[in-house]
Parts: sequence; structure tokens; C-alpha cells
Amino acid sequence: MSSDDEGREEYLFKIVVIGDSAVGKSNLLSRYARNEFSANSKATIGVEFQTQSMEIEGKEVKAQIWDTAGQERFRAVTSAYYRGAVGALVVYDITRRTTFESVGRWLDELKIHSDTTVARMLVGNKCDLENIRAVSVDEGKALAEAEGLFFVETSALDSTNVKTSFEMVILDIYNNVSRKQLNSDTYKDELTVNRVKVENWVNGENGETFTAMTAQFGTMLPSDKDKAVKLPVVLTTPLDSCSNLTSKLSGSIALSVRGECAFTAKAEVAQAGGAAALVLINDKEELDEMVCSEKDTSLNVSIPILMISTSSGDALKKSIMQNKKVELLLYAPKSPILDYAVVFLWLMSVGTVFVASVWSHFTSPKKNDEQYDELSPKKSSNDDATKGGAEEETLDISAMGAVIFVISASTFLVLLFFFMSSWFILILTIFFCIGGMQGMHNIITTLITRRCNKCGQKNVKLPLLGNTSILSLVVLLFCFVVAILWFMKRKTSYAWAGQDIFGICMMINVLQVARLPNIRVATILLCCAFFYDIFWVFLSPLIFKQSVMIAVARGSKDTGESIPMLLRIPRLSDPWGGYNMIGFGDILFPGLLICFIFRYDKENNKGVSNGYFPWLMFGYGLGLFLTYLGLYVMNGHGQPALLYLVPCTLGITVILGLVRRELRDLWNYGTEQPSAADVNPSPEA
Ligand SMILES: Nc1nc2c(ncn2[C@@H]2O[C@H](COP(=O)(O)OP(=O)(O)OP(=O)(O)O)[C@@H](O)[C@H]2O)c(=O)[nH]1
Ligand SMILES: [Mg+2]
Repeated sequence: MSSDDEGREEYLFKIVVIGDSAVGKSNLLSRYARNEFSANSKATIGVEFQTQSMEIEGKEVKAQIWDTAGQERFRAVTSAYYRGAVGALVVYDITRRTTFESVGRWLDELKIHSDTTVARMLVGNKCDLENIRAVSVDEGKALAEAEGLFFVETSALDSTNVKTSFEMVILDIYNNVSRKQLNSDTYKDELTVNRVKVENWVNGENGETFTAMTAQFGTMLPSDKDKAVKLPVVLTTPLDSCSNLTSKLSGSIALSVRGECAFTAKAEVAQAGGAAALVLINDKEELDEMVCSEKDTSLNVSIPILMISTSSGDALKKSIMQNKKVELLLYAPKSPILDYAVVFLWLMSVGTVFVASVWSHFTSPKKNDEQYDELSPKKSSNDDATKGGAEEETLDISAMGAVIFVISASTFLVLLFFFMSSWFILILTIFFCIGGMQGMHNIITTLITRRCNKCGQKNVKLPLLGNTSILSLVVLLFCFVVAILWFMKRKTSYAWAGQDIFGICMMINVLQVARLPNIRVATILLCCAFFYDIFWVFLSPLIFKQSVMIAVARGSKDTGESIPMLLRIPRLSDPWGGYNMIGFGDILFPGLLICFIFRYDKENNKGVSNGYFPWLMFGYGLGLFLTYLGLYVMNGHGQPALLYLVPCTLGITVILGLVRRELRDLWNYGTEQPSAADVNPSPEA
């Protein structure tokens, strides 16, 4: 998101310059970056960088150009040099044949160390020295053609083609990138991804891997662990890296502390000292984002800069001070945006809604059997009987109730957002346990009594509860034990399974109790919920600086505990772990409508062909699918599922109702009598 905030897209490309010693690599770069040339420049030792910006199609493209020594003995860790490069200039000297003959070897090295497609250009430098030319233009062209490279002859001395050669490579990379549709999200994501895994070794012993955060400037780390290099760590002197360093840093990772000066200043100092990366120890456990202010866009930081927490930093510092050898391996694995956990989540949600809808239909015959002495006398007035029976255990939601519900849910959400303390979460968790327990109890007893009629008939008299069936008691005890177990283990990695089971039981139960009377109330409720969801996910950042819904769903920052108000499945293929989640509301709200429709279909003897239920189930599944599609398209940004679910369920109902001319009936369902009564007095008035 960060690059979107500035309203301008940014790209960062790494380009490497390679070729034998003294072919003029450093001079080509200094000519391009600073328009400088040095007639007696020294051979490069180690690695140097320059960042140059240019604009392509209104987008800012930054090229980070790396220059290293042509001489083998001065070259820095080769794989680190090539890592992440998307462009390369292979330079030879037209006055020295041997440098041209080495080109093949340089290309091989490039091939071995780079993973992505690299835009490559063959550069014949020193074309100002025509009189002592040893390699003809045609030879250069032929080689470039054979290897599939661009070709150009340059002179760093008189500037011929220097700019062109770099810009052609940058443009080619840009075209490659945009052609591959990497342009917007994926590629930007790669640049802004800021979580890093830090593996560490103390005296060769592998310690616990911890997480670091990279700055929004500096180079990216490889996403692949195999491509990362293990480097020794050196404590900087001074420890804050604010003034020039006296410690020897080349080829190692600098470890510094936060404070005293800007991150960017530290970065530049460390880079000037030759560090391969700078690791800053934060002054607290949390990791803050390190940004550079707008003014610093000219910044030439080309090493990765990252921050680690106090505790991990201090542990490393201590080991170094004890003269132990500390090594770090830094890499930034990427999360897949979609995980197959999504499929299970989809199945779970659709399954819950389906089961909740058909539940009473498939369990009621047996219920009737139990209560037949009560029902049979009234069987003649069928409608009354079912309605009377229903009223005992169900709650019809009224239009007013729907509005009040959404308002109180919003209030609750804001309260949660501001006061999400551990005890608040604890209370909600207990409520969740009770709800889940009750749901589970109801489901199990219903299922058992349906299988065996007599099971539920043995009763005992209890002091407070009165006449209770033994079955019910046993099941209750079981559910209680399960709830307690889950409560105690709720912070474990497998607690999600229990949470899902309880959540599903609770929702099926809620959907049996709460009922929508007709489409009028459904429309009010779902529309309110629709705006509620969109507001709290998308619009709340405008007021609260972050999405209230997403913040609440993520849970408390301090304890890492979240409120069990969603179904979740771990993202197994994600190196960062985490969960795919769906809120209870995304199941309950559409669920209420679908349950109503199922009842409507049954009460009006509608089958598969003329009913609404199959359509709505399809609509719900489609809506969820679209939600995940939205998640994917928006690069993992939390989605208000109801944005998709409401049109896909309520929308379908209304459209079908209109087409079938049944919308009126659906709209006023169950209120036909009162509305007729309403009509009667009006002529009098
Ligand atoms: N005439 C002429 N001389 C050049 C040109 N480019 C570089 N030189 C000279 O060639 C010599 C080597 O240049 P560098 O840029 O240091 O070469 P390099 O490829 O960076 O060498 P290493 O760092 O050792 O790999 C210097 O003396 C430069 O002045 C050019 O275009 N024309
Ligand atoms: Mg050089």
C-alpha cells in the first residue's frame, strides 16, 4: 500500500555491470550517474552502487546500478552481487582482444547466478580509441546476435552512447516487467514487502530464526532462502552508526542501534563503511517501519537495511561481545496471496449455510414424533400448529430489530477497536465458549434423538433445571469438557479447529433461532449489514487511520490473541503462517436470508426447478468466490465479504422474484393478513 499512498508508482531495478578489469566499467557508471570521467581511475575493490531515476510512461523508475571489480581478487561475494539483478551490461574494451574473449565467461557467470530473465547488453567501450581498435564493430555485433544481446559501442571518455546503453537496458527491463503483468501489484509488492526472516548462528550453532522489518529504502533481500548468503556480523563503532565508522565492515553485516540520527544517515554511513547490510536494534520489542522522508529521494542506499527487536538484538550483541562468531542469513520469503486453505474455508462456509437451512427440515419429523401428543389435535389447522410451535423457540427479526442490531454491532466494533484489552477478549472468548457449547449440545442431542427415539426419553429431576433428559445432560457434560479443553488450548497452533467447530455449531444454532420473516426485513438487514461491512472495512481508515474491522479481526497487538468471531484455517503454504479467515457475519447474514428462502420454498411446495433455495446456495458460493477473487486482485487487502455476498444472494432473490412475479409475496410474506387489515380502515379515513 505504501507506494500507492504517494499516488505514484515506483519501480526499482537492479542492474549489474560486468567485464574484465580496466575495460572502463566504473567510468561508464560515473559518466552516466554523475557525468564524470577519470583518466587514471583506480581498479575497483569490492562493490559500488549508484541509483539513477528516470521516468517511463509517467512512472518513476529507479535503476540501481552495481559495479564490481573486474579483477578476481577484488571481487565481493559473487552471488550476492548478481542477486536480484534484472539487467546487466557486459563490457569489453575494443582495444584489447582478451577482454572481448572473456565475454562468454561473464555471460556464463551471469547465467549461473541470476534467476529471473535479465535484460543484457554487450558494450564495447573506449570507441574513442579507433586508431588502436582490436575488435571490429562487426565482431561485436555478431557475438551479441549469437547470444541474443543488445549491442552498442561506447566511450566513457567522450560520452558516446553511455546514456543510451543504460537507458536501453532499463527500458527493456521495464517492458519485460509490464509485459509480464508484473507491473502493478506483484512487482510493487516485491519492493514493499518488508518482513524478513533472520536466521542466526552463534559459533556455528543455529539459533532461533526471528523476524525483522526492512526499511522502505535500500535493496531488497532475496525471497528464496537458498539464494541468501550467510555473512558474519560486526558491531559498529560507534554503536549508533551516526558518524564515520572505525570498525572494519566489508563483507559483513553491520549491527547498530536505533537512535541519535536518521535511519537514512545510518544507512549511508554503514554503506560507506562497506557493510553488506545494516541491522538496527530497535529500542522496543515491536518493529517500526523505517521510512525516508520525501526529501531523501536522492538517497543512494543500496544495501538492505533492517530492524530487529530489542530482545533478539541484545542476544546477538551479547554473543558478539563475548567474542563469539555470529553469522546471519537474511531473506524475505513472500506469502502466496491465495492459499488452498481458502478452498476449505469456502466449503466450510457454504456447508454451514446449507446445513443450517435444511437442518430443521430434516430434523423436525422426529421432533414432531416426540411432541405428537401436543401437535396431533391441531393437525387440522396445520398452519397455526407450525407457527405456534415455531414461535416457542424462534425469534422473528423485525425491521426495527435489524437496524438496531447493526447499530449496536457498530458500536461494539468501535468499543473493541479502542478497548481491546486482554480481559475484554477473555470475556468474549467465554461467551463464545458458551455459545459454541450450546450450539453443539443442540446439534448433538437433535442428531441422537433423531437416530434413536427412546434415547431422549429417560428423564431426571434436577434442583434448578427441573425435568431434564439424561441424554441432554450427558451431551451437555461432553460439550462442557470440549469447551474447557478448547479454552485452555486456545492459544495453540491447532486451536483453530476447535474454534471452527464451535463457531459452526453456534451459527447453525443461531440460524435455527433467529429468523427473517420476509424479504422486506431481509432487505433492511442485509443492506444495513452491507454498508456496515463496507464502512468498517474500507471507509473507516479515513476516520480511524486504519480499517477498524481488519484491526479488530487481527486481534490484540499485545497478546496476539484475537476474538473468536471468525472461522479460520491456517495458511499452510505460507512461510509467514497466518490464517485465512471469514467473519461469522459473512455467514450469518446471508444465512438468515437463505434459511428464510428454504422455509419459503418448503411452505409453498417449491421444488428444485421453481424454488429459490438452489439459486441462493449458488449465489452464496459465487459471492464467496468473488470475495477471494477480490482479495487476490487487491493483493491480499482484507475484503468486506458482504460487498459480494449481499448482491449475490439478496440480488438474486429480488431478480428471481421479479421474473417470477412473486416478489410481492416474498416481500410481505407472513404479514398478508395485517396488511389487508391496514387496507380496510383507510377508505374510511
Ligand atoms: N580512452 C578511454 N579510456 C577509458 C574509457 N573508459 C575508461 N577508460 C580508462 O580505462 C581505465 C580503466 O577504467 P575503469 O573504469 O577503472 O575500469 P574498470 O572496468 O572499472 O576496472 P576494474 O574496476 O578493475 O574492474 C581508466 O584509466 C580509464 O580512464 C573510454 O571510454 N575511453
Ligand atoms: Mg572499476
